[in-house]
Amino acid sequence: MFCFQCQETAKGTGCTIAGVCGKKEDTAGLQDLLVYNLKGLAVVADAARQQGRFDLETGLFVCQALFATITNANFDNTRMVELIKATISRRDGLKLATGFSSDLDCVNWNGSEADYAAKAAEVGVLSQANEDVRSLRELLIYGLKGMAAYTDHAAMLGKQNQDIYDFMISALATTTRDLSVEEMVGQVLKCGEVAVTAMALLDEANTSAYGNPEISKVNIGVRNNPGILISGHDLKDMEELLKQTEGTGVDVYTHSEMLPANYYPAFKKYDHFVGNYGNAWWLQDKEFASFNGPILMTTNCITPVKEAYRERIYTTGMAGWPGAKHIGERPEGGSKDFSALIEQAKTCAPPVEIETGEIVGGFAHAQVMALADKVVDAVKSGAIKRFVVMAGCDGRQKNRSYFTEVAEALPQDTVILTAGCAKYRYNKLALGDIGGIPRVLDAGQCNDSYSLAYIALQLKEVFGLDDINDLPISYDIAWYEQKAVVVLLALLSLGVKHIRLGPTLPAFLSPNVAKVLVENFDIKPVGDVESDVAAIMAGH
Ligand code: SF4
Ligand code: SF3
Repeated sequence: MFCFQCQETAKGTGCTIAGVCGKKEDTAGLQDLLVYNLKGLAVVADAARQQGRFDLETGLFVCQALFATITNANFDNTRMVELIKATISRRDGLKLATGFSSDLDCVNWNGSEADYAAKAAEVGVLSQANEDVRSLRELLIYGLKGMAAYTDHAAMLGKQNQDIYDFMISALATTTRDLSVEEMVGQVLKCGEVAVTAMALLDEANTSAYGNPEISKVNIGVRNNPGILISGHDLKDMEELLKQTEGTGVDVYTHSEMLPANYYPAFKKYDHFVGNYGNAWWLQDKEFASFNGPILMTTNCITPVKEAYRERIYTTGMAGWPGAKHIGERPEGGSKDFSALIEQAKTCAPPVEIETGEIVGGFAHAQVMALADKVVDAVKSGAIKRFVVMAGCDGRQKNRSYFTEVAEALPQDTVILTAGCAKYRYNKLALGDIGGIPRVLDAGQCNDSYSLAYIALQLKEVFGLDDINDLPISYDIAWYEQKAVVVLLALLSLGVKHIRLGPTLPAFLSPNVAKVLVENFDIKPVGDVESDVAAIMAGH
């Protein structure tokens, strides 16, 4: 196997024996084969699109299949095999319908399941020998995977946009063609641009369904009832779980990236929605054990399931773990059925308390804009000197303490803007406030990174600036998986420069591709805390 799509890739170069994430060689092969077949489907669908025959259903299918290959989303070989077969059958159906023919192998490969492992070994990342072409194609594919996740979430709430699917299909198809370096870079940057549209669509989907997030205090302690813990990013699952647990005597808690569900008016109204339990995804082995009740993983990030909670963990949507119970899709016009979790919860002990107190969040764009006068006054008076965007992901590596230390070292007149599970590195520190504005403003999930871009663009207008880079905002981003990759591309497409990225730069950037990013956007790796904080405060 060879996989280098996430920040924790082995030795900072690539996982070759087994994934640091727990992905086994056979699963890695099936994911490679799925992506290979999706390229074939994309080539045919792109041709169908030009005949006016490409539809939302194929677009959503491609998104969901790509989503299943994101880091820590799905480790279940059975699901991968189903997705490969469904991809080939869709591709062949479209070929027939359009009369499309091509001699591309990915368009014609029709091996049986017995051939999967051998074919997978031929079509992985390293099948492209030129490291720069490989780097640009993989950068595009990882951006598309991130976009696919956001687009799927929006679709689950009834919002789809054919233009987004059109781009994703044509971009994926380009990875089978010999493009010039300029054309490949163009695709990558276009991916960032379309990602802004995809993230805006998701924002509209979330806020039109559940209201605008509002300043909220979130309980991090426990109550004395049995509970269900819900993790991942899918708010539709959250809604249905809250409805189905109401009046059952079972409490609901969020974990990791589901924490921001606590900020939505539509969810806060439920008395049995207690708060958030635990921290970022990588601590789930301990925290799921002590939670005692059923756990629902709605999306990434699931880690290798431990014996202590094997019988209590459920997946749904594109998440999967071999042997874990999977809650099927909602029937047309209906809801998913979470009754198995609820019945199991009733037999479980209440969660063990691991923390007490409250954390504050809910600073998505509408809430921040409601405070705009206060924020602008604080900047004009000098009470706020700088905003530091520290959004992104958390992860296992010790060097991520950098982000905690930066949060602690930033002067009292700075405000941290965050989104994603990166926040767990500093959201429980007592960093105080500036005239009532908390020093950590959490906009929500990584899915809500759009809010941070929106806030920056609004502030640019308020301050009458021509260039987004003239705002007193610095970017010190933590990345782990492919959603962070597309957020980064989205920021670049908005013209944001001088981003610090850590804890390490992506292994999939070849030296030449990294050079392009440095020269055009001044992207840099994080350095030591003291010098980075000094540079940030000096506006560098
Ligand atoms: Fe390795 Fe990351 Fe790929 Fe998992 S997703 S196999 S940790 S590079
Ligand atoms: Fe986290 Fe997986 Fe990236 Fe959604 S849950 S930000 S890592």
